[in-house]
Amino acid sequence: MERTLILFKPDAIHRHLVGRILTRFEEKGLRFAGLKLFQPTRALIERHYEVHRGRPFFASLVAFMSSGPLIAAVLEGPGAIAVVRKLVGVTHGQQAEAGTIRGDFGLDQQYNLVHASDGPETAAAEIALFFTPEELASYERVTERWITRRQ
Ligand code: FUP
Repeated sequence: MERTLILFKPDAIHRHLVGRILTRFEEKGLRFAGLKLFQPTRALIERHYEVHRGRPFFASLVAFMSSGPLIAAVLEGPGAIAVVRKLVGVTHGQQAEAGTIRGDFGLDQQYNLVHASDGPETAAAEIALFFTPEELASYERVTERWITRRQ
């Protein structure tokens, strides 16, 4: 079962959109393995966005994300990484397709509501950056067999 990391960004929290966004992941059939609200340190955000260090938007992005709070979630399900990226939509809210989270709720490139891991390596690294193993739960829902057929 694949796992991916989601961050609800400060704009999602301040705009009261967390519940509606979270519901989309839940309705899709994805399972929460971890979920927490916290005030991030600047160092944590800088590590998370390390690949963007040196880009013109880096300082603004770090200031925005470390203003917090953030909600981090680990979602799991078959193909979870690509499925979540599809639900989230492309980076800029003005370009994101209607029906996606960014397409339906945003108009901006920085205030784009959620972060989602973009591949297996980044998902593993980001989950380890935001959660300890003890904060993650492995369990089965009673509805599991109606969401994914056993082969
Ligand atoms: P995404 O994978 O869609 O979250 O986007 P990227 O990894 O390309 O960018 C990381 C964050 O930087 C995004 F949330 C948006 C922000 N960003 C800007 O603010 N300006 C830019 O020119 C590019 C990205």
